[in-house]
Amino acid sequence: MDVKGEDGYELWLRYRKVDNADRLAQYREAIGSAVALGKSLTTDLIKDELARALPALLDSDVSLSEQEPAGNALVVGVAKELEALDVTIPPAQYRRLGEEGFLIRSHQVGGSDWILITGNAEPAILTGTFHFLRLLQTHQDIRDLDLGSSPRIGRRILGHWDNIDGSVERGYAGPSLWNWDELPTIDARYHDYARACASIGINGTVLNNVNAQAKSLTTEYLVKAAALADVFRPYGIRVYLSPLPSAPIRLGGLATSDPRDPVVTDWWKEKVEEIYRLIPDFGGFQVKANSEGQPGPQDYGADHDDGANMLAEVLAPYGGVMLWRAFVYDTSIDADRAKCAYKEFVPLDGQFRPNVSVQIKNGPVDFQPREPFHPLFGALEQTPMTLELQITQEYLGQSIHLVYLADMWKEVLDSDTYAEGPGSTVARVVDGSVYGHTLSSILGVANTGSDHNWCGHHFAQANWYAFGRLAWDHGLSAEAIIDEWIRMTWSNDKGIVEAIKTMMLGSWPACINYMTPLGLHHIMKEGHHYGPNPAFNAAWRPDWNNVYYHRADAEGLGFDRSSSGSNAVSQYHDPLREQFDGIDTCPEKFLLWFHHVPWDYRLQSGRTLWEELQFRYDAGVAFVEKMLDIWQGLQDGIDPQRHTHVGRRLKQQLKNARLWRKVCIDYFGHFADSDGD
Ligand code: GCV
Repeated sequence: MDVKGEDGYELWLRYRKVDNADRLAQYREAIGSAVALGKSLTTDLIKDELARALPALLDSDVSLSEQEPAGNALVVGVAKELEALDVTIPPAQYRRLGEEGFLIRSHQVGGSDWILITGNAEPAILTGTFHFLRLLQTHQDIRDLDLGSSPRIGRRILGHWDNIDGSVERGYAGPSLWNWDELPTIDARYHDYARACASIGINGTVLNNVNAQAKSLTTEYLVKAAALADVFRPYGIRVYLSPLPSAPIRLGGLATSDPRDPVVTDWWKEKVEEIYRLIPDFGGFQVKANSEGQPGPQDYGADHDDGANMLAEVLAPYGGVMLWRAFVYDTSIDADRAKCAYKEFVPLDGQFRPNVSVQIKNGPVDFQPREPFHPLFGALEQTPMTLELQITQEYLGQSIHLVYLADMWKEVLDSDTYAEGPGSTVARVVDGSVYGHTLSSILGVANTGSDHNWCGHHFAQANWYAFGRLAWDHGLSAEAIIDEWIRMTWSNDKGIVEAIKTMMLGSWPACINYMTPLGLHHIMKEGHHYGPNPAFNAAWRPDWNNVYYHRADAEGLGFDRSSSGSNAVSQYHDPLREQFDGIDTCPEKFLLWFHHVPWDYRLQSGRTLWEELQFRYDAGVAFVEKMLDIWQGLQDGIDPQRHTHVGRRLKQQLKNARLWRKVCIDYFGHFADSDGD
């Protein structure tokens, strides 16, 4: 343990000495030397990473070279470089890896054992190198390795809601990482960011907020974005931007931004040509249009497909993609906000160009502690869909609450849409396998900022980590991911690993319980979205009213979205539709999402709704107490600086959880009691 303490800057890439004697001996024996083949910026990164990691992990000198090794060695190189060392791996195996996959394999040469890390392209072997180092960091057996891994989703993107004044919308970890005033001057931290992303397989970053500013597309700012792209390229990371749909007016001085107007198209053509001149591997655009006051094609009587297709056509010659967001809720279309996006986008299925992906949040409302999956995932057959997750905890206690989100994301990814029969999970819709789409993407709204520990809360780093790992392989379990992360970030000590795992795996259910149990949603404080306010009921905007969402009255609680209510259940396929529709068949976790439930309705526990609600709030608070206890018990195993920091936040979380309970129980109790309970 580092008695001085750690500040969290190193994230999960701490590379502390392996403190398991057997494993250390095995690793020292296996990695007599390391050879990184090839000459490029990416292979330089591999060499740097090995030079940093191996001596630290093995606590010994490890010679690093570009020559054929003598004795046992780690050998890293793409196919043709390994061939030069007479190592042949059947081409079919390389083909299976695709462009980004890697292979880690034990290989015998004469009397020596090599561990090969190979793939078809250099960024792939950089990812493989990080994976191999993860095996050492987590004390895995590295004998007889034969491990091939390729990403299930093609574009794995972090979306930054960062503004050019340095603020971050829904950012809770300090100002933006991008210093736009100083750019194109490069800050060393940009390399550290890219290195962390590359270590978990992230291959794209949207630099600016979806609530876009026109200025981001000026030459001045594109030059700055290009400087970042130059830093990120060797790490295998492409830059994307969020353009303002009305940029032709705002920057070009045109009279319109109507996507059907050829003058507008020409303006975008020129702009995109400029972008690719500066950033030849530019990934594409992410657009928020006609949503929450943003401009868009509907301002001109055109529709989302017109806007998306015009930009997609302009991007297509360069290989760029158009991520068009479906976060729309014009409640004049349907009084139930949860139904709006489906109603707007389903009629457009089949109308989009092949390089358009419709970007859909995990649930139909807005990144709540728990939502059923967005019904669009089961509805668009001809359109690739990007899953948008929120890593930053806008509605989940921001950077104060310890909430591990991978379980939530797994629940969504593993949800069966039944679109093409059983097994049509959201994960398979997104990775393209249900409908045979080749374009596949996933985007996580980043939780990074310029706080020294990157994410505000040391434990929030786990969500960045888990997003990358799940984006690479949505088949991983939340527990497997957290096991890795804990070992790399905190300790390999079994007791510590298990204790932290207990905290983390219970943290999301606890957060749901103390904020929005049983399918409640959107009852947080307006504006900043931190803390409870179920009473909020401003008449000016019904779809932003909390009373609109929970509908508490003397009869009961919850939004009736059944067939006798808003009929949002009809947007799901059977058997889900039927299951959600019945108050007795609806999973209790979504009960108040889909039903207005009488206060005296009995749940599976035998408790009435009102009793169960109180029980859940108590359970949520009790778990935060437990987390605090567990954490206090870890004092001797964790460095004091991080231990104190997390301890303070847990105490704050406990206060907040108690407040949520008090406010919600007082408020709902008023209605429940009026029923005589
Ligand atoms: C970037 C929610 C957030 C907004 C965010 C919006 C979106 O409404 O509160 O801050 O805007 O979602 O995803 O576009």
